[in-house]
Amino acid sequence: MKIAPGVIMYKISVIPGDGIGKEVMEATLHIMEAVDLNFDYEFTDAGDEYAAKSGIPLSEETIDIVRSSDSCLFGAAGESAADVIVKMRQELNLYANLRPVKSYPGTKSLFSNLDFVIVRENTEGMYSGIEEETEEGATATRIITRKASERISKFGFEYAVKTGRKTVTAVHKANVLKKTDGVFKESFYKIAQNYPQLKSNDFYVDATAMYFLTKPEIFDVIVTTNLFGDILSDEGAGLVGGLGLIPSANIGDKLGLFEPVHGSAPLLAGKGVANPSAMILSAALMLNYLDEVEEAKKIEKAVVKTLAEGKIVTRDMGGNASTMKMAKEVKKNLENL
Ligand code: GGG
Repeated sequence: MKIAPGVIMYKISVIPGDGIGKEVMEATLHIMEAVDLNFDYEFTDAGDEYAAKSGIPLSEETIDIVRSSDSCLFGAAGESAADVIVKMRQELNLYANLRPVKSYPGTKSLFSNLDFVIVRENTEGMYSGIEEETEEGATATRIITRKASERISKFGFEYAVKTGRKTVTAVHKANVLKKTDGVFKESFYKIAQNYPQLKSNDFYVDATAMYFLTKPEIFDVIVTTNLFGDILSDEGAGLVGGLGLIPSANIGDKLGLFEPVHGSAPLLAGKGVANPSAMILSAALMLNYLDEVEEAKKIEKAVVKTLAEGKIVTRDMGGNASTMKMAKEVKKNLENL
């Protein structure tokens, strides 16, 4: 391990997880070697493969390792996503899930001018984890609290202020889910009063899904509940060239966990063809979170250059490079910035 003298050492927990998670993590850690910072990685395990060995998808020991680190890099969990990533978000109170949707040159983006962020409530809603079998079938409980709705709204507005954005949009379905999304919408506008310098508005989730296709440039910061945010971020990925490009940050008051929006992609796993960009850009979000803004920008620039040149890219970007070959190109571009 390279150690730069006099530079802070960040303790990073690393969970490669399942499927392509392992491949894109290896690629990303290769690129991190070219970052002018010190990282002390602690590897730990979770997911389907870990469950097959140990009987449980996520151990208390893994949660403790993540809790005691400065940040966590997470690859993917397959069928055990609910018991791994959703559980970690709840246990570690990583209440805000930030998912940027950005058009980059050289990608198959449907629009060339998109740059918006989905801020998804990460601890409750449809993913509260309360499902029950009944005689007729099954039920799921959708919990929406004022506390979590105000907290995520505040996060969205603060993020807008910090990043110089102008409009914060709440996305809900309060005409049908009158009580739960009624609380969400009311909480959003309560917090909005503290930010008179920003424009605040709201749309129904179904209308939002259509606007993504017809006029996505109207969006700046979207604040929404858990399931709606999960669905809209995949739709957002479809707008700008696919899941291989979309990073995410799970942020709490004391900790951040960074993961690509794509899952374990079992059909691609083991072939070395997964696009590493989403994981690499997740590492850039981590550096931003750690206030290493210049290093974060450099990583993004190196990815953008690689995509724009379009020569050494994976097949989802129209190339034929392997995951590791594309990562080496990003690293070369980073070193030459
Ligand atoms: N949509 C891509 C995917 O499969 N992501 C993994 C996943 O479902 N994670 C759960 C979540 O983000 O809530």
